[in-house]
Amino acid sequence: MQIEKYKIEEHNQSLMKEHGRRLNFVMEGLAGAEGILSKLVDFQVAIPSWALGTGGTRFGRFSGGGEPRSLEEKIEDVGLLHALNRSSGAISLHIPWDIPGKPAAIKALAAQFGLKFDAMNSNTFQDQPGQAHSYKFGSLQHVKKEVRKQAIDHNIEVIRYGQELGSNSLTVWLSDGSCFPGQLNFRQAFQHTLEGLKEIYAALPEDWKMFVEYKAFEPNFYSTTVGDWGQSLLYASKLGPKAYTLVDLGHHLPNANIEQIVALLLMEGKLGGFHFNDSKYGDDDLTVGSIKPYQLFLIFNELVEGMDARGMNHTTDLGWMIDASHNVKDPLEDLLQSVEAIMLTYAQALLVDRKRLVAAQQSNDTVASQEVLQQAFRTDVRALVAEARLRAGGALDPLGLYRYEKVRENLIKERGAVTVATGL
Ligand SMILES: [Mn+2]
Repeated sequence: MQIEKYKIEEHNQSLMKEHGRRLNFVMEGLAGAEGILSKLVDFQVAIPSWALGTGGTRFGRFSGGGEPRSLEEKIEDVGLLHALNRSSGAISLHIPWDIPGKPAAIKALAAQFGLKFDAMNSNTFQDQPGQAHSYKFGSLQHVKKEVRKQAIDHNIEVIRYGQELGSNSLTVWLSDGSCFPGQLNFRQAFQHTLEGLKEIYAALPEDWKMFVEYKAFEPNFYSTTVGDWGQSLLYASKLGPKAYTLVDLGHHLPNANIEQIVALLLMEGKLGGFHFNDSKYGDDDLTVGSIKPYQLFLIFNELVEGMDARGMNHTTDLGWMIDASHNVKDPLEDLLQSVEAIMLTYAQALLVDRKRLVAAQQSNDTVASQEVLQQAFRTDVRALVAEARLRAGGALDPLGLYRYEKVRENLIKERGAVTVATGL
């Protein structure tokens, strides 16, 4: 399903008067508003193919209906999101769930929707039908060489698929680890993993990046072989200049100071990619900004400050992606909410008065430092983000238009009520 341009224009027209009033309110007295708007127009967040269907939990899965049945339909869904918000201009694929049968046709279809291919994701956390060796006890860390080789070959295959689609990065997330003390020799697991990553790294094309993603726990509950940013940075540093750490917001132990992690990784030139989500306890799948919006703001504040310090392009120099799956919401509605939360928080981070913050820090004025950050965080930037969307050709109220056009009902008519997105 697609939403025609004239429908977006009609929708915008009906909201224009109120939007104008709200925009004037926020623009008044705002220094550098045009610069902020153009950064908002440019900023794009990739949508992972696995976020388009209902994920479920280990207890059950409740299908939502109208889910994409093929890679083509996943691209169509991301195209729909992008048409509405103009900030979802890339899709991130997962192999083997999204093997492109005809890469040229898939590439052309994505281009039709204005989409690029973001990082490719490998999968050595599941066994696939007909697979020679099991990953039950890990992949790159495995005690048996043939299992490690199978995992290495798979990652190299993923790079090849990505090359055909015009992607230029590989995200390696390993579920490797152990569930019980004594199960694993930590040093041997690290060495095996490093050796495997080195072979994959050697297969990277010249202009590619490799992202080493870490996760504190789950599916393993005693140790994880890439368990935190220190371990990821260790691998990335040993691998070389094309290897980076990837930070997934939900992959930390409770109360971790993620903004400090981000600041130091950026300082070292080793932050490569970012996965957005939110969590209350141990989950990593909640809607961005739904639980801890101030933490998200503090992270974005460090991202903007750290990227500016290195002269980095906010849009292109880091890989931005949402990483979540949905159990009770319409996945597309959730993604619209997530992208909106990201854009609002990015806008607030751009509002931070850096000069005043530095002055306050240099004079140990704790109160003033806090005031500078909270001044930005407490600014209602919704009209600013809506204006950027309007200028880019999107809808003033993406979620409102999605519901008004009965998109989910139409997708269910098109695809059926009982569908399961491939891979889920
Ligand atoms: Mn992730």
